[in-house]
Amino acid sequence: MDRTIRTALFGLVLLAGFDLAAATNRLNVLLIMADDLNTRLACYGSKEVKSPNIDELAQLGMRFEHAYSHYPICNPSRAALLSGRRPGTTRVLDNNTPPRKYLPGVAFLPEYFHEHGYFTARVGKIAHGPFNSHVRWDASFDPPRDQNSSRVTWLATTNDDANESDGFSARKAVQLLETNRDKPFFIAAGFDKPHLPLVAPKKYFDLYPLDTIPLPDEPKNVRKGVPWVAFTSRGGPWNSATEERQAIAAYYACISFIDAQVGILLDGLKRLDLMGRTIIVLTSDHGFHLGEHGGLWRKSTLFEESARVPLIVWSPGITNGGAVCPRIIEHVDLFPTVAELCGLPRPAGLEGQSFTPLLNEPSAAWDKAAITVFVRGTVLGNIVGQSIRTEQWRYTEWDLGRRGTELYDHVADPREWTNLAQRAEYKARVQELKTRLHEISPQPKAGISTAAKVYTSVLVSLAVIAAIVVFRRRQTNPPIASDRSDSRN
Ligand SMILES: [Ca+2]
Repeated sequence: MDRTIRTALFGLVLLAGFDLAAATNRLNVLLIMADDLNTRLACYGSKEVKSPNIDELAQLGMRFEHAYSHYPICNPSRAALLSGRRPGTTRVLDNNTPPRKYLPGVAFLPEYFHEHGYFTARVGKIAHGPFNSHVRWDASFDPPRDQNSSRVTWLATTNDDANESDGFSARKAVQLLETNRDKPFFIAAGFDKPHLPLVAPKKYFDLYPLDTIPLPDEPKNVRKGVPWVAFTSRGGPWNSATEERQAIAAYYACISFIDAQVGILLDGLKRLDLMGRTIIVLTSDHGFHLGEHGGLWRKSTLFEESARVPLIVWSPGITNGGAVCPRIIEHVDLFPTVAELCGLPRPAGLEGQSFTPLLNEPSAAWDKAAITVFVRGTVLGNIVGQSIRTEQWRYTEWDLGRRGTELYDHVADPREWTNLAQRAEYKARVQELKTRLHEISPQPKAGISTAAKVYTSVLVSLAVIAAIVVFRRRQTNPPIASDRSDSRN
């Protein structure tokens, strides 16, 4: 039977047998977090990527077309998602600041569920790696460290799925589901891929022959009129079109690999008869560039490919199978939404908005924008960028606009090729979006950039060396007294 039909029938069976009143208070949660996964998924319209299991989840639940990360690198993004607070509040703006350094008394997402009697467990990366232990869970498991060198960009292994880190995590998460199936649980499975290095079993690479991989098709002058600070300085790990195709194919292979691990989780939930009482949330910490905007690679920009994330939610008895929601959602919205779906009170201090009305009616009225922040470290110092995304527009400003502004019309220009911010006819639109951006998110304060520290210390070192040289010269050759009469003799 066709997979879509099977999925639809499965959803109907669940809906028919579901007792909403009985389950409202004690729904379980399975959070599936990928690392650096953009929206190159078949259910998001990718023609190349094979993601049958994530597509199945989207067919069962609701897919959010416009979901956004708050910060396009791991630690600040995960700190925002887990605390339910924006980067300006967490003050976590890099990968080195502990996620709760400035939020010592705040219950993060799993801790809040623990306080309400849930069993909480994670497998793999949920908080940023070095800080995984800074968020408390009843049980935590880390996969064995990947034996493959982090120096490779990509590698097709001869391993079985179970012997890869994410293969371990999926299977361990199913064990946890099984062991704790009778308790209310909040279980999180964090996958390492498709973060670099792009390592997966060979069979997933075989899905992507290089001649089937298109390269970004965009105007040659795509960077014209865009402030330099919008771009990362490093390009992709390729010197030719073939190498670029290889890098993209490896990224796709890792997507298909974690997709198979999502399939392990879904099969586990079905086998254990947990689908009817478990909310599933699948997302990623941020997106990933695959050569767009003149060769961008990885993340660390405020363009759509880097800020946007996949978000699929299955909420038993509520989501209509295969629904697509066009409204704007941010990661801070997940905490209040999942709490509400589980019948828990909304904790104080959360900065997001529960989107349960959209789970019932995906086109319901909804006036929300998404804010993504990025601090670009330069020799000139840290330059704070903030970007606001509405259903039609993206407006980005760097250092309050002093280092440049960007405006993209997503109806006419969905790939953000034409910066309209300097055009007179968009002056009012820029002002409107700028005002709205600052109402939601005053510009966060960033410390001194590493690049600026290095630059300053080099300058200081040079000044000290110069001073020593001058001092020694003066000691060796003391200046001749200025005596005009002597000099005449
Ligand atoms: Ca990441």
